Amino acid sequence: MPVAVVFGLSSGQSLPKLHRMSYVLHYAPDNASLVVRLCLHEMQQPFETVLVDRRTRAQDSAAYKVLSPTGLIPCLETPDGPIFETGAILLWLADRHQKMAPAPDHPQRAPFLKWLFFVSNTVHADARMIFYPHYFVGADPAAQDGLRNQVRERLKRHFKLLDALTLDKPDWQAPDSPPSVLSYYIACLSRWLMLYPADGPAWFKLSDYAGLQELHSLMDLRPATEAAIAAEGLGPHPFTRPRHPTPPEGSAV
Ligand SMILES: N[C@@H](CCC(=O)N[C@@H](CS)C(=O)NCC(=O)O)C(=O)O
Repeated sequence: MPVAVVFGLSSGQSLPKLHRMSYVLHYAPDNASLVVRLCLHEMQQPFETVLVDRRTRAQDSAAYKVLSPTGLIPCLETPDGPIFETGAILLWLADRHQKMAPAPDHPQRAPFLKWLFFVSNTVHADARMIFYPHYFVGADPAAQDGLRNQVRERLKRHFKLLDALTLDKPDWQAPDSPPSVLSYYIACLSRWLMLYPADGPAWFKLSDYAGLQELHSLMDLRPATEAAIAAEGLGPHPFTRPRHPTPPEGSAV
């Protein structure tokens, strides 16, 4: 039975057939699920959402862990089963719908994949040390500051690489092409680094990355971005002038 039925309807009810076949995105506002939401909109795929309420740590619940055993957000329910890990979801969607990424036999597939995995394995993993230092060094504030200082420098270096990539303008990371799944992933990461933690210093400046700034200012205006702004209360210019979200439901942290 699709989990949408378990989460979305009281027992005994069933969804109409078409409804049941759509994707179900388990999300929290302005969390990594935002990348998936943006890409689903960009691909014009219908989907339902189920809030993972971070205020009650619903990501740790047994029901959520059936879908996403790591307890991390997002999870996307698909006809092939639930998928967790943002990069895996993005690649699966791009291949399934043949949109927003070079096809497996395209000569650009190799460079696209190496940068997608770099962003997922290294950049996103480093960003998590900024957002959740306690997972890595415990509660000691000095240890957390030390970690964050070190990781900030590495992130700046790595965003310089992503900026150089963008200035090279491969089709899948260029202002004059529709954004790829990777473009949305990078744009969300730069947004989060500007916003979180809420009480942290303003160390990440988009103006240091000319290529990304140009691309992100166009991505601010995409219909997919408008849809995500409405759904998650992101405010105007979510990638170039981000502000803390005021979501209609749930919370970012
Ligand atoms: N490697 C994971 C990371 C996802 C991630 O960091 N999710 C955060 C929200 S942005 C989360 O679930 N945080 C809740 C927690 O750590 O308890 C992915 O790419 O999906």
